Amino acid sequence: MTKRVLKEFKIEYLQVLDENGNCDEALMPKLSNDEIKKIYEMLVLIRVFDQKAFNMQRQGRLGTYIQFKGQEACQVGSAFALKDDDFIFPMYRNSGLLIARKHPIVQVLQYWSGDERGLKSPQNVNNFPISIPVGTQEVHAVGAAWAAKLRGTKQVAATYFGEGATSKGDFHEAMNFAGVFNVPVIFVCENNQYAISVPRKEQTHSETIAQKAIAYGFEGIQVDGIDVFAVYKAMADAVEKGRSGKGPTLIECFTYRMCDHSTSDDASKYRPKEEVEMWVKKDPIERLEKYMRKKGLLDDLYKESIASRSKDIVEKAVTEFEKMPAPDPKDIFKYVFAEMTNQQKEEMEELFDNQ
Ligand SMILES: Cc1ncc(C[n+]2csc(CCOP(=O)(O)OP(=O)(O)O)c2C)c(N)n1
Repeated sequence: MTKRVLKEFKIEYLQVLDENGNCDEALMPKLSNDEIKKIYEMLVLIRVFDQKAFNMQRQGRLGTYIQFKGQEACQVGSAFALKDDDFIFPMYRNSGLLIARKHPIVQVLQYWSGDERGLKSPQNVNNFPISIPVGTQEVHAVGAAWAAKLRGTKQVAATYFGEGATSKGDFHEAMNFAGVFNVPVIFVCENNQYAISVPRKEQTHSETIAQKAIAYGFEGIQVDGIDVFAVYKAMADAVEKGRSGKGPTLIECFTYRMCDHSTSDDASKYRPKEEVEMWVKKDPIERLEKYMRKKGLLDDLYKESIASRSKDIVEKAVTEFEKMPAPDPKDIFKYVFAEMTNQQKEEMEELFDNQ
C-alpha cells in the first residue's frame, strides 16, 4: 500500500497595471506607443457605442440590447492579440469585441434592431455570429480550431463566454475535446461575477474559473480583466502557444458588469450598491488613462479629441443605420434552412398572404 501526491497544480494570476495606473515593466507586453494609443481609442469608441446603443433602446430606436460596460478591456485587449484571419466565436455581450474586430458599427446596430444581416462578417475577418444561447459557441470554436490544425493554417480560434456558461455541458465538452485533440483554441471567460442574478459563488465551488482547465489537461490563467495590458499579454501568449502547436488555453478575465444584465434587467434588485460602487471605481479606461498620462501619451486635449471623434463615428453610423430599409419579415421563414420546408411555406402564406 502506498499513498503519495500524484500531481500538484497552481493557477497564476496576472496583473500588469495596478489600480493607480502603475505598470510592472517586467510583465509589460511589447506594445509601441502607437499601439497603446490605438487600444485606448478603441476602448473609448466601444464605450461611447455602448452608451449610445443603451440610450437608443430606451428611446425605442433599438431592440433589446446587451451592454458590456466594465468589460471593455477584456474585449479590446484580447482582440488586439488576434490576426484578422483568426476566428472569433462571440457571445451576446461582445458588441465591443466585434467593433474591435472591424465589424462595421452600422451592422452591429442593425443586428440589435433584429436584422440578422447585421452579423454578416466583413470580408477578410473571421468573425462568427454572436451566440444568444449560452455557451453553444464554445464547441463551434473548438471545431474551427481543429479544422485549422488539420489544414495547417496556423489560425487560432477564440471563444468568449461568461462564468455562468462554464456550468453548461457545452463548456466541458469543448474543453475536453480541445485538450484531447490539442487544438489552437483560446477560451476567454469574461467572469463578470454574475449570471443575470446568480452571483459567482453560487455558480461554482471552484475558487477560480481558470482552474477548470487543469481537469482537461491544459493551462488556465486568471487575469485582471480591468487591466487591458494583462488581458493582451495573456491572450498574446495563448495565441503564440496555439499557433506553435502547443494547444488550448483558458483565460479567466476577472472583471465586473458595470451595468444591468440587459435592457430588460434591473441589477439593483440583486446587487448591493456598495459592491457596484467599489467596482465602478476600478474603471478600465480610467486605469489606462492614468498610465498614459504618466508616460506622456495622454493629455486633456488628446482625451477630448478622442471622445469627440468617437462620438462622431458612432453618430454617423446611427444616421446611416436609421436610413436603412427594414428587412422583409418573410426573411424569418426564408433563411432558416437553405430550402424552406413545406410547413414553413404554409406558415408564411398564412401569416402574410391573407392580409
Ligand atoms: C442555453 C441558454 N439558457 C439560458 C439562457 C438565458 N440566459 C441568458 S444570459 C444568461 C446568464 C449567462 O451568464 P454568464 O454566462 O455569466 O454571462 P453574462 O451574461 O454574465 O455575460 C442566461 C441564463 C440562454 N440565453 N441560453
